Amino acid sequence: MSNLDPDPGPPPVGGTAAEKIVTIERFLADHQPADATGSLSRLLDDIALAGKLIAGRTRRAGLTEMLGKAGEINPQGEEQKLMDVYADNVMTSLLSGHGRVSVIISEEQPAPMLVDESAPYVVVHDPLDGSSNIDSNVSVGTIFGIYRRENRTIPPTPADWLRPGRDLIAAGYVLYGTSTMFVYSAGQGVHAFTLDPEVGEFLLTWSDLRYPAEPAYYSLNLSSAPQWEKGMSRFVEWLHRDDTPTSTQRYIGSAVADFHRNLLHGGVFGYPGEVDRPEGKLRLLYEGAPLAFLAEQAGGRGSDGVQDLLDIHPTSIHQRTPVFVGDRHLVDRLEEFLFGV
Ligand code: AFP
Repeated sequence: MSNLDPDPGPPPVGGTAAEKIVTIERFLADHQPADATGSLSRLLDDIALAGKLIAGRTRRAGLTEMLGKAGEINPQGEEQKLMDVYADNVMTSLLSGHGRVSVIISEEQPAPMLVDESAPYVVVHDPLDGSSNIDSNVSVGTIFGIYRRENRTIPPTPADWLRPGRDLIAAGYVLYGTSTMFVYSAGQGVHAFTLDPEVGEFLLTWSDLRYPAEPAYYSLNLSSAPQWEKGMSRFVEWLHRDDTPTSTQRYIGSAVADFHRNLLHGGVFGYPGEVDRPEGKLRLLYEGAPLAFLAEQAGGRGSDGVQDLLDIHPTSIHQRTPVFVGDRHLVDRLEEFLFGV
């Protein structure tokens, strides 16, 4: 959908539908603090450009033989897809060389990449989350988070990136779905832009997205239920009760797409810990924390089942964590079930 359409229709949720044509560049410039240098806006714009390039290649993946495996194993022990490698290269290229980013942490790289010792920002990202779905034409996404370095007089140290999500100054994702959307927050609400492929611009679609009061969905991989703690199953039983509004399960298996749908229509997305894998599957730094930051900015929250995801202090860059993000009341309730309150 583009806001060039004569009637883009009402937003499905809390949030303001764009009434004028506003490019992402213009929106970022208009929404930065008066005393800002503009470097964060330009960094977000760089990521939006990466999103356009990845979207273009994803769309043509079947034609350009990008659907296959790259033959390498990433730091998570997962097989890399050709598109993972392409998306990672695009992100690295666009984040380097402008004096804005000092260190890049990528799901696809075993160690932090030092780009520019004196630059102000650290970017954490998963260049193409859900890539195992690409072969079957299912939505995938790029997730990112941005930290500001506190001390630029010394070279970057792990203290610059092993930081809780509370320190994020911005986070977002690009969703490659039926349309391409750039959704971000720099701490003042969540804003969504749709790529108009005809003009090649991300145009404002909704500003200040909020979770709707009545959540519609829960998104959990129920086939893993036998491996979950008992509290998780009690939570799902509670969701199915007649007096609980959220009884419909929808699960894509692509975190950005599941999160995005639930942001628009209300609900919770989760990947719990399992008996043999209590830490779960998703990564704290570049999946859990950025999504929790967005959820909180939209009136929701993120938890690992015990504590707020944004309060967890990472000890390694590829650390995994159980993730529950979405509607605030559902996440609160889930914590109660998990801990038998
Ligand atoms: P891939 O990037 O390997 O496709 O994994 C996607 C993902 O990390 C996340 O996007 C999904 O929510 C989750 O895994 C799905 O995992 P299950 O298939 O185990 O439900």
